[in-house]
Amino acid sequence: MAAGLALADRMRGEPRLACCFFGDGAFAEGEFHETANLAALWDLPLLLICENNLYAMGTPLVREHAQIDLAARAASYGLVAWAVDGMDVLAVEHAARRAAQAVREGGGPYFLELRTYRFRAHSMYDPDLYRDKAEIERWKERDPVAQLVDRIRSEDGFDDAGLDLVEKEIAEELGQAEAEARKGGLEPPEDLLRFVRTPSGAPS
Ligand SMILES: Cc1ncc(C[n+]2csc(CCOP(=O)(O)OP(=O)(O)O)c2C)c(N)n1
Repeated sequence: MAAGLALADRMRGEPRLACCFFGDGAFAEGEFHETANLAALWDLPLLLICENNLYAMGTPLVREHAQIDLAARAASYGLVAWAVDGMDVLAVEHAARRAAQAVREGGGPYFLELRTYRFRAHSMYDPDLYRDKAEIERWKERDPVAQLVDRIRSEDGFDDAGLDLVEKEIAEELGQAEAEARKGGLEPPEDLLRFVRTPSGAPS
């Protein structure tokens, strides 16, 4: 779907990019490899972003992939591929900005592997029995949010009062967004087939 959207943008001459986020679990599936190949072959304005958090639900990366360097594998398709420290918010922002700009300027498809970790279980139904609790604690030492807060203190000179103010602003913004979303109500059932097309392209 992401490759199709990117192709549509290019055919319409839209100066846009399609961006697709997925996990290391999706990287193990055929769709990813078909998409990466076509995106490179057709030079599509597509930004693929893999959140590699070392587990696909309960399956560790090493039990799912023979080659665990996902960026290297993506590069083999002819995409520009970067491995990024996914625990470093600013590194992710910087890489994403550069990649998005390059794609928009016609630099072809890019792939980012954000190397990160999932602190919580995959979902509420996951008892999280497949990994050592000490491993989770080790990764928490590099908590991206805590690291960013440390940097804001040391590099931007924020103190507790300044950070409290920022937290309050964020809480307000999120509260407004939530209220706005809740006002929207639920999709009406009549809309279920609205964007579904038959193979001939006609609405179903
Ligand atoms: C097409 C498809 N295949 C299989 C599944 C079953 N499934 C649900 S989550 C998951 C693993 C997802 O991997 P990843 O995004 O790396 O996991 P997370 O980091 O969220 O645990 C799988 C295989 C699915 N939902 N859809």
